[in-house]
Amino acid sequence: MSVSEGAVVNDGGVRRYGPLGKALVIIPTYNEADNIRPIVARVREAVPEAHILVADDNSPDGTGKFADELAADDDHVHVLHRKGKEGLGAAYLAGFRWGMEHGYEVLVEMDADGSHQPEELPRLLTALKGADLVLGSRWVPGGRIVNWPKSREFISRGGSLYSRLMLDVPIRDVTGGYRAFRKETLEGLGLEDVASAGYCFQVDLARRAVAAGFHVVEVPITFVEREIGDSKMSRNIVVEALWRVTGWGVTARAEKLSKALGRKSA
Ligand SMILES: Nc1nc2c(ncn2[C@@H]2O[C@H](COP(=O)(O)OP(=O)(O)OP(=O)(O)O)[C@@H](O)[C@H]2O)c(=O)[nH]1
Ligand SMILES: [Mg+2]
Repeated sequence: MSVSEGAVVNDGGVRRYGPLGKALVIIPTYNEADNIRPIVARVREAVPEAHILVADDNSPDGTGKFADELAADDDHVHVLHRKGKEGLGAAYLAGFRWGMEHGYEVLVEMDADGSHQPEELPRLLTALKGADLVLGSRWVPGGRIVNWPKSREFISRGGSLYSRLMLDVPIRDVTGGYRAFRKETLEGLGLEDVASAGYCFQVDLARRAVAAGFHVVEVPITFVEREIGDSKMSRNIVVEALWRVTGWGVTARAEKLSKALGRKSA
């Protein structure tokens, strides 16, 4: 088994990376019965050496049972059954924990609905060879969206722009959820106190990665709107994102200001 060492930073500040270790693609699911088989098949085909963890929140439509059937036939597929719907963030945190406990060194976030195309994962993993965190990005040159209404694009672009300005992070797609982390990066993010549940979970992890000094790389992706099943996007998720991002931004500015004042009076 190869060992990922994370970045070694030399005196000149140059980051050097060890090889990528075993990869786990974490797919959170809530009522994705019609999507689970195709997405697992596509990941298996696109990145045969990677393992998959379906993190299901006891979906009433039986997604967890279908995932169990896939896992029974394939030793690269695993299922984490959770008690009930607790949001995307909680499912990912549980998935990361499971993955790190089981010796995975690369942890990938991917939606079940086909929006994140498994065929693009090799490109994300190649970029991770020289980065701490790779973000699949809709809003860098080469990034595309297929089948989104203008209203949805407006919310997403607006959310990314607001987060970028408020939090001072040099990232174009701050809310995206197609990502590849080195295990050492996750270990450096202080995940114990992440409380964000919805979209802002992604913003939260991105801002923590930037604040911790990790090298974050955006790779253009083609994001395809779901064709089957229902979106879990809700007004509450947008409201949570707005108040949390605003809170983080205000706190960061207040801290900067008090440091600057402290320096002046010292
Ligand atoms: N385990 C778990 N998974 C969730 C939960 N909420 C959403 N998901 C999954 O997270 C992924 C993203 O959710 P989506 O409903 O596609 O949200 P979205 O991509 O913002 O919305 P659309 O663009 O409309 O599809 C999907 O795989 C969902 O099944 C949850 O509470 N628990
Ligand atoms: Mg989706």
